Amino acid sequence: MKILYISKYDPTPWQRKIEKILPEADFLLWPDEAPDNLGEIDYVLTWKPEPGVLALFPNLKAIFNMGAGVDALLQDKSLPQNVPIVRLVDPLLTSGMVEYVVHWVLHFHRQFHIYGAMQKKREWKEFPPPFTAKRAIGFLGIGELGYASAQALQNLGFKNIAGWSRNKKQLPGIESFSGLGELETFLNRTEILITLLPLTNETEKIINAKTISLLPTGACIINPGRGGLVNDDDLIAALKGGKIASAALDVFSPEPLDEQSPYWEMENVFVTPHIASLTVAGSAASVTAEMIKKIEAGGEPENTVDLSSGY
Ligand code: NDP
Ligand code: OXD
Repeated sequence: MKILYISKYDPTPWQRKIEKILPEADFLLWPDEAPDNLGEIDYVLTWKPEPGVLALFPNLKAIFNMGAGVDALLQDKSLPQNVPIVRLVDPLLTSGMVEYVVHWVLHFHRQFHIYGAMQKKREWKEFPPPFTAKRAIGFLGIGELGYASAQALQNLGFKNIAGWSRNKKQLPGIESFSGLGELETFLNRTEILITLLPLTNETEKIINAKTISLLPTGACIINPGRGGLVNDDDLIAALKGGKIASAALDVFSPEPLDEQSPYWEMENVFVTPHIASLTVAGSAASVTAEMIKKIEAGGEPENTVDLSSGY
């Protein structure tokens, strides 16, 4: 079995783990170690490959995306349409995102964004937060990462959590909203909004002047999803005008964030460089190798991408 690695990230931890779990596999690096006959390649592990590269392998059994979001991969117009694409669902990727979300929800819930600004003015005043159980938290996208983050918040005492998704959900203790018809009601009730949607044709710039206007004044936004989910001009205007009190932004369009972007200097914006949850190679390689084992044994790959919905 031949597994080809196509990524600028260090292959060493991937190779070590995959060779341990699949000793019979040849782990090869693109382009230097690719065989003359590219039809011999069974699996590709990749993150942001050059457009066109994945079409070179006629006999792939699966393509493994080395992250959760497949928006970059799906930009490739020549992507094979009949090869399963497996996106990364990995315990350490999930726990990294849970930490990021819990950190910023607590920050905004306890109003540290207000105290931060007060410190600069040497102001001493209390702003008691609403009861934890009542604070209205809303997840735009409540899939693998959103739901795990919501559960962690429930364990901290947050009981007023809602999720917006394409399909209606039955998740214990979480109010489910679905589809564009229920977006307004979801936004109206949400004081702290977390965007954990994939970037697709349907979700692009979903945070815009219209949707922002549906949030309560003083709401906070946490975006670890994708920069393309946000209309930046609209969000910046809302942050300057006070409609949105504060935002924690981990992802941008394009990345790295432009040096001229107003976000860098805004007192009520917290910028991080796309680190909400980094793929941990050893753990992700284990998940990938176990999935290959399953496919080789005749099983179906899990966490595959539906090309028609774009995630
Ligand atoms: P999932 O596919 O598990 O969840 C996506 C959620 O979005 C689902 O609830 C889905 O609804 C919902 N959704 C998708 N399209 C729509 C739509 N048009 N309308 C309403 N709801 C929609 O993804 P993950 O939770 O694993 O990951 C989410 C995103 O997080 C990734 O795509 C990636 O962009 C980002 N990410 C960012 C990282 C970082 O470091 N900043 C790290 C990892 C991921 P339904 O459940 O009904 O299908
Ligand atoms: C991912 C990411 O999608 O790191 O996994 O953004």
